[in-house]
Amino acid sequence: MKGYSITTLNEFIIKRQTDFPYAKGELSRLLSHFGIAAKIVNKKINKAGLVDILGASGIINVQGEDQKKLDVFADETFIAAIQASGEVCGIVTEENQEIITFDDNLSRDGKYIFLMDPLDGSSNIDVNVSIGTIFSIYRRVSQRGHSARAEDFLQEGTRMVAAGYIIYGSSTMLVYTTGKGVNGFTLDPSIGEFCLSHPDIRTPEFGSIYSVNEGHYLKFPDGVKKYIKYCQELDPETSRPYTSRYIGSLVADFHRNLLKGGIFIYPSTASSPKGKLRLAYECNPIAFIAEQAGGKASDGFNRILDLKPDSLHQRSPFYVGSRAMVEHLEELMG
Ligand code: AHM
Ligand code: MG
Repeated sequence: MKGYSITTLNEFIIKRQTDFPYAKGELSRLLSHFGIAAKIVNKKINKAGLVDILGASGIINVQGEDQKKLDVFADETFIAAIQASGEVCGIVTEENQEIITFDDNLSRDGKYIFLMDPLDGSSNIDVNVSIGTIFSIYRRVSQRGHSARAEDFLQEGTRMVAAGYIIYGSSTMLVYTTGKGVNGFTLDPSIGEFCLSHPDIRTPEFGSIYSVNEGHYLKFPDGVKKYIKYCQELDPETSRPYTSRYIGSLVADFHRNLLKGGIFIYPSTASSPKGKLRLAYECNPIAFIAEQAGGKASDGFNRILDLKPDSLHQRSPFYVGSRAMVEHLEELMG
């Protein structure tokens, strides 16, 4: 048919399987299941203002934050889809203190583990601002045929097999990497398919956007304060002052900066020395995508992907985005 050049997510996943000579289709199946759950969650999010799903569910999640009903729905939907793939032996999510092991025979033999923040930026749900889902996949290190163990989830980010996010924005997009570049798919609601819209995303080396919650400025480390002042200085040669943009949804802030060039900053503060964002299922997957697109991610001193998590919900300061901007901030931190 003339003009027909759509590549759907599933077609793309299958095509890309041949990038991995020994692939048996397990990761492809897992990603396809995830894609289906993404559509279900997207549908629910789109209807959030219409049905009685908004507001606190009365449960406090493991981070001590109010959990909203949509968080619960997203968490349960993704977990069910991941288990149904049969490729995963266990999952860790922001909403659950402990590892969830999938103990049916098929899953126990699964070679992957899954980590996820099912609904990131949830404080934005009630006010119709973009939110996201973040995920990452590792090969288990424990023996197949048994339940998943903590060591499976505490691997360095460098061992990640795949990572991605969904942004529920003015359109819904799924962006992911399997370590061979980054590709973005936009959900076409008329056909209900994620279609390849942003092939091989590369992030600009320099950018002119900085994204930080400046309300906490006084509590930031000196290096971060210096960097923010640098962003605000007048210098026509480097197009400063830079533009400040902060949505308060990591996925949305990162996604904009990925495409336009910029830096996302969530530092340690005097009261939260480890920052806010969780290393295993927020920082690491975003860092993997950033690097795969030519960007950089750091905790101020170390490459994020080199950090070895020592607990499931560990937090880390997080600086991510255009390579030159992150490097400059690191210099000032030093
Ligand atoms: P959440 O996972 O509970 O939604 O929290 C994470 C969010 C990130 O999306 C965002 O970058 C950050 O918290 C915003 O925090 P703050 O309100 O302190 O600026
Ligand atoms: Mg989050």
